[in-house]
Amino acid sequence: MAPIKEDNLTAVLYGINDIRLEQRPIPVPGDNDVLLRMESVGICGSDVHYLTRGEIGPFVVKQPMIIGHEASGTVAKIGKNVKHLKPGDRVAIEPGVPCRICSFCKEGRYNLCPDVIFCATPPVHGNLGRYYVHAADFCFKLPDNVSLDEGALLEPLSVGVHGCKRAGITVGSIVLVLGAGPIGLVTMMCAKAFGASKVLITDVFDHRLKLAKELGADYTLQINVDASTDDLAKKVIETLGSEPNVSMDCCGAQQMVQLAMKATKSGGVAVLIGMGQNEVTLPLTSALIREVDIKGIFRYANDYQTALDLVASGKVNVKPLVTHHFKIEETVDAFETAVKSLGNPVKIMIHANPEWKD
Ligand code: 572
Ligand code: ZN
Repeated sequence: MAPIKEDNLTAVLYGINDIRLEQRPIPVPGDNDVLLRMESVGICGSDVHYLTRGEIGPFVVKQPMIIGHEASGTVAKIGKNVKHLKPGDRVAIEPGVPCRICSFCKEGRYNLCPDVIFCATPPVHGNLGRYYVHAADFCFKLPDNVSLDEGALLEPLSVGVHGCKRAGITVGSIVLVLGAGPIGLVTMMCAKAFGASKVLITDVFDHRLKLAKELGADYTLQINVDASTDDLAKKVIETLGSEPNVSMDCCGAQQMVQLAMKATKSGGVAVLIGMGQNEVTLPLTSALIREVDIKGIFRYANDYQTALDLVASGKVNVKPLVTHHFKIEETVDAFETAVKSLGNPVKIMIHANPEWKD
């Protein structure tokens, strides 16, 4: 095996609007870990939020934190107990490693584990560096037909998979997806892959709806932020030809959460994936007298393999989500592109491997 070069250029968030690239020691894997040469790392909305605000809810960047959690890598070294991976394997990295012993972990709902260690959620470091150590059993070997960018995109795709599983989407479901950002788009594609017969996706921006159509949305609806939710619900129902039996909010805006609850068919499900304000006003009576179930989504659990199968089988094509590529040396530019929405980015990918070529 080629010797490991002592270059571990790493992107560290020091504070608001202050990302620095610096050399860090190459970490040493424990017995159940792998050392990864990092490859593709996508920029998530939460990374941008920590950069511009320094916090999300109770999670505050108090010490310098390595950024990034949507990632893939190539195995450089394995710990002595690791059996399912070998050096050279390309893997997708599931970024949250739970405690494995609490009741949530034992029930398989490990996304609810209070002690989960989740990349780039302060004070836990992320993985945007040349090298990174991760629990081997939270690394998924990529088959030859799945690229390293797709491996990184399994992270947001897993959110969509989790949402569709919790929504109970199946053959013939009629689905409303609110918001055509990365999460809305993967959710729409998952809904189709799960068998939904009609999916309508909404957004404020035309360019996002155009991409949604290209990715397989049956219908799109442009949202006027001044429109009443009753009028929007009428439009949704008119376009779909019936009420959706599942609505999935992927933006967190009050107007859209209200629309999700009002538009959903009696007996259906409104799934809330987007996170906006802590407190919003909701048309609760409309939901409860019609037995519309309201479900929240928090990341994902046991969904990476499904996401990988969807991509490997060609049932979901996430590649067109990537609109921009940067080298790790250009991380500051990559984040500026995200913050200022330069060139209408959907997913910005940063490449940590010095051998990566455009
Ligand atoms: O990719 C996982 C992910 N989860 C997000 C946001 C972005 N990416 N969530 C919204 C914010 N919460 S949080 O609980 N938190 C910052 C830990 O408010 C996590 C889920
Ligand atoms: Zn994320």
